Order: sequence, then structure tokens, then C-alpha cells
Amino acid sequence: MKSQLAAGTNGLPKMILQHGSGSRAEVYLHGAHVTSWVPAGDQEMLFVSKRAKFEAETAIRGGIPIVFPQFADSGPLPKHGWLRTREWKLREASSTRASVTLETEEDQRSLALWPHPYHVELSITLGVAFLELTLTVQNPAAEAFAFTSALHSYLAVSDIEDVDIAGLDGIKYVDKVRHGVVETEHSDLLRISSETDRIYLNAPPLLELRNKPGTSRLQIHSAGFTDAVVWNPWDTASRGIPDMDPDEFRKMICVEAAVVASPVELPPLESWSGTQRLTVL
Ligand code: TA6
Repeated sequence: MKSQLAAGTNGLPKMILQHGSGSRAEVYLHGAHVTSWVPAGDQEMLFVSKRAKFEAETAIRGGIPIVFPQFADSGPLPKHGWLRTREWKLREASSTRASVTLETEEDQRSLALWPHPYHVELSITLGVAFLELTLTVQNPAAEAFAFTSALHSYLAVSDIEDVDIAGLDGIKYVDKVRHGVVETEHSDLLRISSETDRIYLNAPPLLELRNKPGTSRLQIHSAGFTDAVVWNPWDTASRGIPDMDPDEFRKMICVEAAVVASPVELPPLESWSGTQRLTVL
């Protein structure tokens, strides 16, 4: 087990986590952004666009962006907040586990947008067959604040038309492609065949992504996050995404652990945590 600091794309610092079994992950200090996860003896499980930009003030297209304190455009703040475009600090790298914790807090620029001190940590732990992210938000100040958040995981798939998501049958969702109409899911295996952008409300803690028969299945477990977002831009919305190749929508699906519909209200001096654990079956 070890973790080491290395120079990533454009010289940006990244932590490389290596588990004794051979599994491996990479996380950039820029955005606390996990950009790679390869379980032992397996292939890359996260999608990162060929056109992703690795530069200051820009969100990396793919991997696992951190969304806080606002999910998407659900309020007046910048889309998905700003943690994904900031430099985080390394707080701790375990010497006995393949695990690192990064941290970030308010600064003059965040206070100008959102007048709340905060302390946010992201812990990333790698096992033989799993990758676990835990986001912890602390309110160090005397006033409560409310936020929405997500771990915006881009999962790599062989072809989007061969992929099923299990676990959402009977769950209500906000359909953002259809102007926010609320629907109920009626598929025990959800298959994507057009632009999809949905917030599943009070989603179950366990979902499963099934790639085409014969390839591995991925269990998606969440705790603390109440909702689940499923997003694929298809060829239609991909045209408006300059840092993604036109055909790359075929190679990804976002299944995000999110807390959106009921924002977290964080009282003074309290903290909140949410986890997403991805396990190859
Ligand atoms: O989580 C889904 C979503 O909110 C979509 O609406 C889509 O815009 C996506 O995030 C990516 O957002 P980005 O700002 O990274 O282009």
C-alpha cells in the first residue's frame, strides 16, 4: 500500500494510490479530482475525455468532480459551485492504507459569492475491488448554512447502448431534459437511448451498473446523499460541450451520489458526510 505525489498532466500535482493487490487510483489536488481507478487485474473504470483540460480555474471533464455548495444551476451560484476548479491541500496520506484526505476551505473569492466559512474534506480509499469517496462538510461559524452537493462520477462504459442501471424501478425523478417534470421510473433495468439528465429523489442506497454481458458489473453504494443523478448528454447536448469529443457520450454514464431536492441545513459547528463506494463485482 502506498500513496505518492507525482506530476500529472501539465505538471499539476496528483496523488497516486496503490493498493497491495495491484489496484490503483489517481487524484489531482486541482479540484480533489479523482481521474483514474483501475481495480486489480481490471481496466480503467472512470471516463475522462480526450479533450479534458487540466488547467487552473477549469473543471476536468470526467473522473469524479466535486459539486458544492450548489448542484448544477439550481441556485444563483456558479454551476456546480467552485470546489472542482480550486487547488485543494493534502491533509493526510495513510501509511498503512491506500487512502488520502484532501481539504479546502473558504477564501476571499468564495466569500464574495457565498458569505459562509466552510471546511470541506474528501477522503479517498482504495481496496482490492472498490473505490470509496467520503465528502465531509464542516460549518466552523456561528451561522447555519444550506448547501446541495454531489460526487459527479463519470463511469466508463464499453458502449452506452449496452448498459443497464438496476435499482431505480418505482423511484420518482425530476426530468431536466423535459423542463423539470416529475416522473416515476418504470424500468427495472434502465437503458439510455437519448439525452438523459435526471435527479432520482430519495434514491435507494444501492444501484448497479451492468455493462454488456461478459464484462464486469459495478455496484454503486451511497450513504448520506439522498438522491442519485443519471446523466448522459447523447449526441444532442454533446454539441454544446467543447471539452468532449462528439462521440464520447457513448463511452460514459454519470451516476452521481447527490443531495439536491432537500438541501442540507448545517447548523453552526456541525458537520455532514456523504459517501459513494464503487465496487467491481
Ligand atoms: O449532473 C448533471 C449535470 O448537472 C448536467 O445537467 C450537465 O450539465 C452536467 O452536470 C455537466 O455539467 P458541466 O458544468 O460539468 O458541464
